[in-house]
Amino acid sequence: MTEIFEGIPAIRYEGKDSDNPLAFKYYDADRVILGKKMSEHLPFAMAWWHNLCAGGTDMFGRDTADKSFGASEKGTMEHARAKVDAGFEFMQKLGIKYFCFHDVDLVPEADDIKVTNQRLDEISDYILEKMKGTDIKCLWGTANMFGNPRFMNGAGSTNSVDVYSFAAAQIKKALDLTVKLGGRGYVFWGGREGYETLLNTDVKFEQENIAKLMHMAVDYGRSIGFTGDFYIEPKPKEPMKHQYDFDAATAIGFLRQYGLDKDFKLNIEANHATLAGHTFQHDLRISAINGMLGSIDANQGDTLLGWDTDEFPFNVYDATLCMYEVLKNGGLTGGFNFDSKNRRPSYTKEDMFYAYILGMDTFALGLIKAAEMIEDGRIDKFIEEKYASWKSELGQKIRNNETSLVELAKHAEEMGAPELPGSGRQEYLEAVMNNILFK
Ligand code: XLS
Ligand code: CA
Ligand code: CA
Repeated sequence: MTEIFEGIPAIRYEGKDSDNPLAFKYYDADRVILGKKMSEHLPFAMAWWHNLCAGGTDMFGRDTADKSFGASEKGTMEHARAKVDAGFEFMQKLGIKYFCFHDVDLVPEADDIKVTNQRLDEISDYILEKMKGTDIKCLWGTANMFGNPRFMNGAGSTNSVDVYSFAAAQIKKALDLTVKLGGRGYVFWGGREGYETLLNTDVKFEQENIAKLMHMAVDYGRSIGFTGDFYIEPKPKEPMKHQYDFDAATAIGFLRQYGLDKDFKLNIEANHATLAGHTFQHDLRISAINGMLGSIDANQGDTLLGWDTDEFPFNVYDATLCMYEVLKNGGLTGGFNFDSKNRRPSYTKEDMFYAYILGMDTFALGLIKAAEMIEDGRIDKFIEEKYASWKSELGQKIRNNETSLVELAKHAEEMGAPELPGSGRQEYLEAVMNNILFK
């Protein structure tokens, strides 16, 4: 087997004083933090689409990066196999144990789904061969139900029964592949599930149909032995003006309304949370308190740009607050998928590695610092004290549903004006975080 990333060694941990760009400064797979190895806290995954398929095309210009990986022609099965070779070499050199894929990331799509499915059978056999002798597995699979023109009016939300059936066929196959490759999860990102104008849209009908498709996916998945979680990946806009899975809270409401909440959790992407006007941490917390924090798409947006830039994460504050939520959640059943892409002028093979080293080190630092925040205890202590009045007899009666407006009103009348509720101490707590981050 010829080496594709020639000259790039296996990436090792060298510590923070190393200036070797092809080494980890913080990600030390075997280091134990709060009783678990870093590699167990951080099941990193490679996104097939960005890393092996995307060459930097944007609406103003074509690819800058050559992702042919030695294949003589792109868009062929030879190219599909070359991507597998490149992907496995890449993951092995970085010590990444998982990958995520869309059906059409793996093989060129034919007009006839039977042909596409044969290609998928062939490539998944090849991937299975590659997996042997490694500990690399699939984190999650999905079907691309947004790129092809047939999905212009949605997949589960489409007006066309034929397009809906086509989407069903793609999900069925993508589930087969996910199970075949040992996937932990299956993702629904509703790319075209939304609308531009209510003048042409029956929202209730569309949402009901999306739920029906998800129910059929659960039934089929369970029937073929898929025991993992299904995920909704919320996103507020882009491509549609209004997307049905706007944010974590909206997606949770949808899952509960349609009885899908036992089989589904959420895959929270940082850049999608910020597009929804939330912090990454907010959508993680909303998912976690509802028992639905499943997996994470690790990336970041640009505060000066209002679109989905899918940048490799370097913001240590956000990564720390993310890992704080993950640790408080007791970890994830899913993992950390780098749904991130190199910037267009970062087009070399080295750049692919630099990007993953950046992302993995950022989350490793986030993990180290989040664990320190928890061990430090000042933040937890503040929160406990902030709500101390609820430990009073009356507070407990409210919590246990043992009181009424009449009793509370009587209490209010007897006490006169209440004292101010106590400082929120935001600046103090932000200083605590800085203190921990930079000590
Ligand atoms: C696009 C989404 C997509 C999903 C998988 O914005 O992030 O890549 O993760 O379909
Ligand atoms: Ca994104
Ligand atoms: Ca994503």
